[in-house]
Amino acid sequence: MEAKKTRAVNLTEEELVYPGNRACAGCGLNILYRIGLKAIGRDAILVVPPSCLTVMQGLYPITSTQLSVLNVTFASTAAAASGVRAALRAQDNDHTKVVAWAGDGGTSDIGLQALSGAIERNEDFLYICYDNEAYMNTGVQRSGTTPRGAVTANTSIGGKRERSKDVASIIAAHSPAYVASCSAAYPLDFHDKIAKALGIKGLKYIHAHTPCPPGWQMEEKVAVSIARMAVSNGLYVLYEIEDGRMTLSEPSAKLLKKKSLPRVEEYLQAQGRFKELGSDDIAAIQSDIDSKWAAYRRDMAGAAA
Ligand SMILES: Cc1ncc(C[n+]2csc(CCOP(=O)(O)OP(=O)(O)O)c2C)c(N)n1
Ligand code: SF4
Ligand SMILES: [Mg+2]
Repeated sequence: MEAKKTRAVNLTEEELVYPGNRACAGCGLNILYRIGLKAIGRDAILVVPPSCLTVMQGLYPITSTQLSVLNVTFASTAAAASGVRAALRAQDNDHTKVVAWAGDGGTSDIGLQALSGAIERNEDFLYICYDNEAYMNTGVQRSGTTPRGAVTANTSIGGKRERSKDVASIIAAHSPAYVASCSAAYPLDFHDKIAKALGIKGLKYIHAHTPCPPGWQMEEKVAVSIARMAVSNGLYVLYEIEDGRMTLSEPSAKLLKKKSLPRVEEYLQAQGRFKELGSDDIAAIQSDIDSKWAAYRRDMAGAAA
């Protein structure tokens, strides 16, 4: 039976992030941080590497987060979270949750080795990667997850030439306890996936797509609708992987029944970072999306048969 979905009116009214923090207007991370902490609750220790999240959290005594947070070096997030769990175990504490929360740069590039090791050891914590698709905090440098064609401070003419790294698939190949993907456009889905993940022992990984108005070069007011568009055109897929089996979450699951998907152009043209994309690039991006969905249709029809 499918788990009951949380509705906005059922969210706890308790806020664990103070208002007036240092996030930019329209920041997707800020939306997910507020809602995500409602799912995590007070009995938790966060482990966070350098990122926009550390800036949002701020410096004591004007920190915005009401939980214990351990700020660690870039490369060590998953190793530090493993250490926090070991320290809790030494105190016979099996109730405090450990949650590592890092950016795409800190996950797809610099922290990947420590994360890979922690999954292989099946450490008991939740790792959340918020993916704004670049090193935003230091002025928009390309990361492993920056999409092809996006202009950043350190890509040359034409933007990034390489495809983005599919971090969630790399993690899934390690067979951790749970893998899910989420989007800032669907914060209640994020809330429920966190709640589910925290009920599972072992290493859980959630990858969340988070729009960033300055980095994606768009108006603050369209940030959520742009993130929603990435899901509705099939570019960004919401799913869960449990016991090696992938299931699509709504609204991505609905796309399986569509013969063709909305074209990706509108999403790309709405963001200044893609302004150097040519028609060949756009066709190549569309072709990648279409191939991915052809594979989903094949695999999921096979699973249903
Ligand atoms: C070893 C190391 N290299 C570089 C930095 C500088 N630095 C701080 S935050 C940051 C960007 C992090 O990018 P990401 O993980 O994607 O998070 P975002 O800033 O996008 O939120 C960088 C490069 C650092 N703190 N430590
Ligand atoms: S730079 Fe982007 S990710 Fe960072 S706080 Fe601003 S909107 Fe959020
Ligand atoms: Mg980033």
